[in-house]
Amino acid sequence: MRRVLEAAKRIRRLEVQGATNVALTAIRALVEQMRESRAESREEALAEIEEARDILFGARETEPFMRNALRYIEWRVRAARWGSVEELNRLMEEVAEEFIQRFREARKRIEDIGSRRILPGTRILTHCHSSAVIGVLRAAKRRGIEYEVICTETRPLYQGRITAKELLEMGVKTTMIVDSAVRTFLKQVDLVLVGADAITSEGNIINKIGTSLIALAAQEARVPFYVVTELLKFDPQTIHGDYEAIEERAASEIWPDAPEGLAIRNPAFEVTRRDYIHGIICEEGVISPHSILEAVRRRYPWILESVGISA
Ligand code: RUB
Repeated sequence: MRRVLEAAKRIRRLEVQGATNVALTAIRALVEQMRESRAESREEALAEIEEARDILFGARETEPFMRNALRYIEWRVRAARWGSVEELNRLMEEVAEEFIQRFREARKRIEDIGSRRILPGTRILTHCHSSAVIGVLRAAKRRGIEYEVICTETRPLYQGRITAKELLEMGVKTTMIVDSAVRTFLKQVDLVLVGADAITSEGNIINKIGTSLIALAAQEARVPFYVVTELLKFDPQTIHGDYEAIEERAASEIWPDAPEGLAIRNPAFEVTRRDYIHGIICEEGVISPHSILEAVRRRYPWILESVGISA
């Protein structure tokens, strides 16, 4: 399981960051791992896929996009006829390629739709680093729109710096603030755009810790709060009543040489309730969080079917 263990390590250490990159890395690791397979029967090969899948699932908790992607590949592989590992590999490559292609199409639609919300002079606040948000901003820039972005530094791991660097490279006027300055700067902002790690059946979203506080403050300041995300991040288990698990990371990320006896908590993500979300900018358009389940059922019935829910 060398390839898969390596990928899981990179994901766990945040060398690969953001839900989309995590999912794409996991897909590639699974396909590459199976290329090295010495399985002699269908059962052996399927057992290897299961083992690889579980290692990747365990790399980070709050990653339904990765889980959906790996489940999709496994589901297609189980449903197909193949006799040898060579045939299996060809099939996996085909299925993975098709999945990535559909993701790219979804992302392109999101970028087109989201960029229309950005008008000349718009001031946008964002949190953490989301490739989907960056994609929307890049699309707006390509259309010749000049706008400004305020980004939070995003403690404790400063993903806001990645956002800031990418925006500067794009030639966007960018200002960085500490996370606790959000309310002050909301006074100057027209729009909040954040990404998502997970979407629940009730239309709540899970994103980097701090997101919910921004959503609350945005409501109070009357600033529209939008989430930019593929529906591929929908967590089907939440229909069954399960809560999306929230990853809790090492205390040392917050204070490496903290005094002994000090309790430190470091949840990586949190839930933002749908009541604070103006709209979800996704491949189905700008939709209300209330219609998430219907949108997923229409566009990706397999997300539900792959966990035994009839779409
Ligand atoms: C990243 C984060 C991002 C989402 C969406 O957290 O919360 O907003 O993953 O990213 P971390 P994308 O740095 O802990 O992974 O839009 O790229 O999927």
